[in-house]
Amino acid sequence: MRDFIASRLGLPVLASQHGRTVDDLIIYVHLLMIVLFAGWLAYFFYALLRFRRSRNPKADYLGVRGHASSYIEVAVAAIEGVLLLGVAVPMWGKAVGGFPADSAATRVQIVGQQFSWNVRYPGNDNEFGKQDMNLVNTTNLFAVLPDDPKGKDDVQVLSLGEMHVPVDKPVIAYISSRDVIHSFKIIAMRVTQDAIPGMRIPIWFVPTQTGRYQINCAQLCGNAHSQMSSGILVVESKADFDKWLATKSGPVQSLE
Ligand SMILES: [Cu+2]
Repeated sequence: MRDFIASRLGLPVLASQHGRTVDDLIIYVHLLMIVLFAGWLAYFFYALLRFRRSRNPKADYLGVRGHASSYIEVAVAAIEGVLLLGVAVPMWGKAVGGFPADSAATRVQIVGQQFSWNVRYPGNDNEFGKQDMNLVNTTNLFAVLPDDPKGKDDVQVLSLGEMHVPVDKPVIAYISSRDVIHSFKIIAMRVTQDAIPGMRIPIWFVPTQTGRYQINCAQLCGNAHSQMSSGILVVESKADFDKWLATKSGPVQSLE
């Protein structure tokens, strides 16, 4: 039943763990709206008929005497309250407060720029080398301190065509921007986060299905904004991911 409704609503492919709750909320809200729409429409036609001129030659200034409408209003408000407090707030609470441990996650830094995405991996030690934002330039986009030992095994993938992550392992992504405000969005993962210059905002999700998923920029960011949707998130087995990462070169790369 749920899958039938999801397909009727045209929900996009889902490939992340928390995404099911996102879709559930969308489905509940639509069901409620369908009920309200049908109810209002039925009442509209009832009122046209019941209060037609030929049956009511004289206006009744007292109006409704029953309490049915009040009860219905309270019921609708209660359902909305349940959706907000029972589904939406807990989901948001988990998104911002339920981060997995760093050691159990694939960690990446993502920097948007006009008009592509750049990704930095912490390498085998799972720790990013130190950064100093004064060092940002065209050949050192992530402002890496070149002599920090923790950064020696870091990996940068610039002007991204593809970003790879292993399946069934949480991903923590720190989102930022090099120039204007972008928005990092992967519809299949049900994540969206504005990329804001000077801020590093973490998000997390658990990819549950291998495959290739489009990355979008969800913030109109300039002439070639639509180009930023050429990015692809590749979710693959751990072995394939390790193989891919090994083919990428070291901590600092030139942009070209
Ligand atoms: Cu953008």
